[in-house]
Amino acid sequence: MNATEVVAYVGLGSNLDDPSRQVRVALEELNRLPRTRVLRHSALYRSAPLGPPDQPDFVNAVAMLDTQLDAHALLDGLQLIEQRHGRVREVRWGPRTLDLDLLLFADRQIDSVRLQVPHPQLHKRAFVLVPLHEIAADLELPGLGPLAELLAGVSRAGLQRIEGTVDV
Ligand code: ROI
Repeated sequence: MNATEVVAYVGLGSNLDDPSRQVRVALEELNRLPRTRVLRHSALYRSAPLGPPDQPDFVNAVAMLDTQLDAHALLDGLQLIEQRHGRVREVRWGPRTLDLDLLLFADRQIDSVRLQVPHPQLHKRAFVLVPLHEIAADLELPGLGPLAELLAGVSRAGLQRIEGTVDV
């Protein structure tokens, strides 16, 4: 256990079984992880699927956490929440009830068997960059540069902010 508090960012995604509800419930569950609080979260976004197109649109969001867990303990917590939502890893890039990706963990770069931070696809995905920018516009991503510059390099086609989202 690492007693230092760090700020971490988690990407949420769902395209099965009432995706908006999956994401809202997951935000509450993130807030209940040990030694962890959700400081802020983005609105929910509807996004066209990346990967096979014959699957429903996704709902995506990003949460900013404050945590005293170390990165791997936080990953364990994220995977437990995914499992509670009935996450089964079947089709690669196929539909899922809940995906929780550890995007950033303080300013650290981590490359272990289980975990790569920053998330390796982060800089290519508008459905991550846009909600991240909504809650942390001035962020510098370790090894990748300013978030605002990464955002300028991706298309927002197929991404739509869903109004009326609530706070945790
Ligand atoms: N596509 C979108 N739009 N949002 C996601 O969260 C998402 N997650 C995935 C794959 C299947 C790659 N496609 C996605 O895991």
